[in-house]
Amino acid sequence: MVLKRVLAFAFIASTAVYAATFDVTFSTAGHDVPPTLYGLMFEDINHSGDGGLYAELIQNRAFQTVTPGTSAALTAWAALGSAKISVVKSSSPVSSALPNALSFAVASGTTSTVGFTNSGYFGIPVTAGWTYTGSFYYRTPSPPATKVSGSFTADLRSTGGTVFTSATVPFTTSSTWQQATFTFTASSTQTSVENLFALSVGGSTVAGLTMEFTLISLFPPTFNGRENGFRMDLSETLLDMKPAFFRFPGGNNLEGETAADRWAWENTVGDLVDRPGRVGDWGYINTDGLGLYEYLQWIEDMGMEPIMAVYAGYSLNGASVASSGMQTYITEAINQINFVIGDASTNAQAAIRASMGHADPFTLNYIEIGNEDFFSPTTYADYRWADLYNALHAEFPQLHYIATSATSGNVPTLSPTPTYWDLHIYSNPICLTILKDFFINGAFNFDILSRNGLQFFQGEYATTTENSGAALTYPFIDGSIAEAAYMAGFDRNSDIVFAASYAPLLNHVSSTQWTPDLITFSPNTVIRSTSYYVQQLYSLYKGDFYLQSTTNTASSSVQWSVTRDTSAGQYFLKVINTATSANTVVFTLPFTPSHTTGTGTILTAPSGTQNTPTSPNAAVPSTFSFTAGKTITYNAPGLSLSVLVVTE
Ligand code: LXE
Repeated sequence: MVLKRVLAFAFIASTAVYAATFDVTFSTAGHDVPPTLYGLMFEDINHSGDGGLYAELIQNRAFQTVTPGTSAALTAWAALGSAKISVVKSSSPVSSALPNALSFAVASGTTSTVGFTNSGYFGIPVTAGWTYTGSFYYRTPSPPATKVSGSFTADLRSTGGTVFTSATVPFTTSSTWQQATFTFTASSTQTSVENLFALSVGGSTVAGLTMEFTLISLFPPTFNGRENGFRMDLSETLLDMKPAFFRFPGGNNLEGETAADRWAWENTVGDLVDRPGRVGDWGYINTDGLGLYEYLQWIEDMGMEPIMAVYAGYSLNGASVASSGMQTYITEAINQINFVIGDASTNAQAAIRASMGHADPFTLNYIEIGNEDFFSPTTYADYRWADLYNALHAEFPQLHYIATSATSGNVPTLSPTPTYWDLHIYSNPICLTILKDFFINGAFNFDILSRNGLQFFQGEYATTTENSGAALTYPFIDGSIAEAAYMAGFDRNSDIVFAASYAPLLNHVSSTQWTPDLITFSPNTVIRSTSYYVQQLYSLYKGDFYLQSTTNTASSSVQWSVTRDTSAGQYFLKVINTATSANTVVFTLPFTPSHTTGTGTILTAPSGTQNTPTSPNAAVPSTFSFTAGKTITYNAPGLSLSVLVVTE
């Protein structure tokens, strides 16, 4: 009988379409919202780094990690005219880090134009007014007795051969490596990104010669005008979220398939010719042109702070470094941190940083020790956590260290006891039937944890499948609003949740290993998902103080959160309605607003709505006015996140 009642209630609750009214009161009691609360998680996945945020346009620019002589080594490259190209192991490489080169052979008697092209990272944008900055290294292994001089033409062209912009690049034959540089400016914008970078020369000039080329680079204008910098449109899209932190460089991409393949900071700094690159964990070559320095400089330019991971002796093949082998990685982690914050006048790693252009230490407060070490909790608990924590804490006692072996708020026992924990939640097939409800019910995950000094970082989370269990290619409004309900829990529990970030952040529409992602891009477009707008609204209306309000329950379709920007005297009333029909919330304020009309922002769309490359703006936030008094009655449409701004 009791069971029957429960089932009947559950049936009514899940099918009810009647609008409900929720009465919300709040006082001035509450707690601070940490400034770090909403930020970004990044790793090079889905070509989000090389081919994405890192603005380099030439794919496979230095033939890193490829096997000479194979066709795979020529990825993105093609010969022009009768030239023969191949990747060779240079007999006299440009550097020990870059052993390979493109061999360009031209037969005697050639008269027509010869050269080679690069197709970029699945396309190259041509934009009017952009000045492109290019460079390459070249040499002639067996130069003729009489020097040959001439000019290459560097250009951007359509795949059909229409040249949009070009530059003349003089050269002279020599067996030693020379660096050539050039710029050109596009005068038209091409809608298509099916363009090529080409380097060509009249055949009669180079007939009979074999030349080598490497580190062939082309940059568009970059964010903040930084050399070797970041893509402008993607940076601005992220800046529009006002993110507080940037977790990097992984994620799985920190760990390597084996320890030897891990992300190792020292291979990512200094001159580009000294960076060997590595095969990343998502199946493509990481040039490491986007290296530790570039990350930090951009994080600073973006007004964020880093949450930087150090490799913790566990790799994706499931193997842990033996206890006796940990010292190498402890030293590496100390050096990595010294690169970021060491004194350049006394520390060798910090001196590299200074030589790259940043004499002062960068801001650094948080170090994450590993990634998802719940996959190898025994070795983490036995020695990996303690070895790294003890050594790093002794050296840098001012930093906060984040442990990664917890799967939920139930944290395992580690010694020394961590204060900071990174938790990850992706809805997965095991909870298919309650998938959407997971995030909704999860809104109270942190409420039940004891306040015992532990701080939590929700370092990764996303709704990854539809309620039916079907995988999502792009976030959909139902999942995004469920995430919004979950995030109300971050606001409310921000006394113990110090940071949270959706994952993954970015995907290249032509090379994706993981969906859904927050932002999808092509070489010349950026698509903000429904989840992007949820993240953005929470971040922009984070406030600095959380006000306790009438408590709701997890099973309710409606959640809310009230925060305040104290100095602005503004209150942010967030209302999340996960039902497909409208519900009403009545707020009773502890003050009478000074303005009788308020402005709100809402994200809402019919169930199933996704922002996609063909329909990028299917759901975007819009603003509305509402009547503000001591009581505010708000009718929240189905599937919506609203933020009502009230001025005291
Ligand atoms: C967990 C890991 O940390 C990330 O690299 C993956 C994609 O966001 C996820 N499985």
